[in-house]
Amino acid sequence: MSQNKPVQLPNMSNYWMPFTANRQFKAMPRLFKAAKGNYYTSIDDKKILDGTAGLWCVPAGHARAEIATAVGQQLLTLDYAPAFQSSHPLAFEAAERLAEYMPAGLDRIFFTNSGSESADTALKIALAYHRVTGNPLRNKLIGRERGYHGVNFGGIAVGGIAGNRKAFGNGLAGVDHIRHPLDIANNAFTKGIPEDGGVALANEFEQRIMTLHDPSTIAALIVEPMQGSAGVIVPPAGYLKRLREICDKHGILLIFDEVITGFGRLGTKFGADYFDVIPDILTCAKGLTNGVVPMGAVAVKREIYDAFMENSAAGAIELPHGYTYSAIPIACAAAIATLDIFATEKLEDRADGLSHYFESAAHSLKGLPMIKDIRNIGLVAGIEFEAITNRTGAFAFAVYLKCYELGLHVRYTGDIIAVSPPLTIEKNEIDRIFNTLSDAIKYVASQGEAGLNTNNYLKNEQAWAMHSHK
Ligand code: PXG
Repeated sequence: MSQNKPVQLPNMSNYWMPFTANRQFKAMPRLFKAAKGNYYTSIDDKKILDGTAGLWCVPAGHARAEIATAVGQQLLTLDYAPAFQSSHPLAFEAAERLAEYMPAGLDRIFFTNSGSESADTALKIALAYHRVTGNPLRNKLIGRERGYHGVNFGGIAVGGIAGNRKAFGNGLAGVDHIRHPLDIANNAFTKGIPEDGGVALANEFEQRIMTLHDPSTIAALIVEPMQGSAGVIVPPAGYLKRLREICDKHGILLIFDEVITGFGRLGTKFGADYFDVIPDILTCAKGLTNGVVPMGAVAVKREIYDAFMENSAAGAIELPHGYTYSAIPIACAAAIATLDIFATEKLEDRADGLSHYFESAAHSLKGLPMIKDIRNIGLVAGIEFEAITNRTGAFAFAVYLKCYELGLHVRYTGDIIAVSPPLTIEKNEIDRIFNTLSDAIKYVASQGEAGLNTNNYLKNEQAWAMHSHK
């Protein structure tokens, strides 16, 4: 075992880690040094099962040779080509391949470098679309409570996670939010999609939000088909279809943020396919390159693209927006190789085939201490714990640490643990995920106050950290 092996730690003082409790982490570092298939190797040579596909971004499993080869060859062939007013063939090929993978009609593709950039790009396209078609007063953006659309200013404005907004000023003007669809009181422990309440909830968009804002001033509604970051919120039956109808009725663009739901997570290519609702604009990132090169994309309906082409002056730049690294050759190579893997291995079908097994395994945790709700769809599960007053997230964080100790990586967000393994996961590994979670939950609950004290976990890691500070 790894217990007594000396571990060479990096100097950790310079790196300001994202969305991380830096002081806690640096006192108890959780560092990976390698990954293959469905497993990480930690810095002290422990094999850790990847219960989260990285950060939801490695659907095809780690270290895929096909992608590595494509990226390596591309780097030595054409490392970079200027993205504005010139380009390279692979950018067009990647767009064509992605368009083929998209729901019908969403076949004009704008490349970005992340989900956050995709969200902001989609919002800007929506605003500019109304302007270019003669409706400049349609300039309000509607998001949803508990929505996550990345961390840029547009994304946090339409996003609905208070903790991600409150430190950063006033945000955008002309933004409002519809209610989120989580209803634990009525739907706790629902397997898959809750049956009731979807249409009524969607109708509130029309009845409440539109009453406050003249609907003819609303440019777009942005929602995640399944809310991932805020803790796996599965929409009730009929809800997204009704939102689509309302948007159509009032000339509002519907944007699906599919950064998490894209690339097979629900057992279909996109959430749009799963729910049979086609948005006007669809954003994605993460799984597009299997997580290995930053890349995002915004797919728009052909009519939207055409409106820009037809209504802009000849020779004008139709959309003054883009990034130095939009469609950088290595990202295009990685995306094409990833789409090849999806085509060959039919990972969406694989996820779909495993989803019932996964659902049963997830719901087998029902009845364990502290568990308030279990939600699932496709290869995603959320396990919500009872809130402890003034200690939001403490129980889930301790469960996360205990799982890590036991060789499993999961995500925690507030009082919720999220599980979203690579789509290459095997049944015995699904068993291991939920058996480990069960052991961890029972352990943390059995320890009372000590169970919530992070210093009681990962002693080995704490020993290294002390060593590294000498
Ligand atoms: N939209 C959605 C729906 C997302 O889930 C983003 C935009 C932003 O993507 P970038 O690439 O800018 O990070 C996301 C990202 C988690 C977790 O564990 C979720 C995300 C990122 C990191 C962790 O819930 N979602």
